[in-house]
Amino acid sequence: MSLSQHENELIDRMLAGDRVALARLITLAESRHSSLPAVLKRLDQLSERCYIIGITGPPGAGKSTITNKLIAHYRSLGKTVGVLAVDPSSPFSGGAILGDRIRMHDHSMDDGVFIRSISTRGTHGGISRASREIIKLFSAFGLDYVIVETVGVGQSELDVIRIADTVLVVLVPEAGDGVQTMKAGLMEIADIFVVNKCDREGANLITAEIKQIVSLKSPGKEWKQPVLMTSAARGEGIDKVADEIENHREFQEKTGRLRLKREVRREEEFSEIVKEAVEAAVSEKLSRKEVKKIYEKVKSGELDPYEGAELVLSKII
Ligand SMILES: Nc1nc2c(ncn2[C@@H]2O[C@H](COP(=O)(O)OP(=O)(O)O)[C@@H](O)[C@H]2O)c(=O)[nH]1
Ligand SMILES: [Mg+2]
Repeated sequence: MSLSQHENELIDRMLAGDRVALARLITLAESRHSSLPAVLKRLDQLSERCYIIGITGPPGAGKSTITNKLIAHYRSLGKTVGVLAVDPSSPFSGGAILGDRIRMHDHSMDDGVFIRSISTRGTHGGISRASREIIKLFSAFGLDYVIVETVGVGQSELDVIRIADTVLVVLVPEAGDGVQTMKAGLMEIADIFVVNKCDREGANLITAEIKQIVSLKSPGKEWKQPVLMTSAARGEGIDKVADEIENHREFQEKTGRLRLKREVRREEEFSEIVKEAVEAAVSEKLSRKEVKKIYEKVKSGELDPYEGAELVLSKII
């Protein structure tokens, strides 16, 4: 695991604030380039400096609009912001991403803001891993906040959102049935609920409904999930959202939860790396033909799966 001179220079430039170099490094992460482990190894000490905010919720709920307003908020405080828009299916030129670009266009000329979209298709299925690595690059670059936007459906998006330090779940009045949202598993991952489009009818109702569910589901919980109302298109309620993000951050710092979260994240990452290394060792020591033979035997029932696994292990150890 060593870096070429070219890659070392790229990192030096990125660390000196070169956005083009950052973009290139992100592309390495996206394409799972073989130099990536060495790049991340060199940056490890710098890779946990940013605060990560996850924003999830149904398509069209206003996640990008809220992101845009949060960027403005943090910029007004002199903080820098990275945005990772994770689109589960559509390719780069897809409509949703294009829409996001337009909505975030306000900040496209700002040096303190870096926006990147990635898609499942572009990352060979390893979207949560690529997201984590890109956030590390954002962190090493020196961005203060990273906002990860993802649609709240499906396992891979939930995996992505688990990377965040604070998770906002965005809902809208017309979604109507708050309980549905809870069923989708969003209740558990939300640190803050945001009912957006409060300029529309039904906002009070859904807000009350969610508040009730929160108080029923988490009596005596140390962190009571706030339920906030916004009208992001008009910029209303965003300051309160930012306040609650800071409250949640302070709460987690005070109680040691943030440290714990990061430890767990590091541990998971480590076991992934080990697993990958073992798989690489297996394919190095065992020829494809040999592996295939064992697979065939397991398939036909000549070997049971445990015997098969033992056989593979016995050949590499
Ligand atoms: N009426 C209303 N429309 C909004 C509000 N926030 C966002 N929108 C609109 O809702 C649409 C979807 O917003 P977007 O931020 O792209 O949603 P996302 O898919 O969750 O990222 C856009 O047309 C926004 O202009 C709001 O507070 N009120
Ligand atoms: Mg969006």
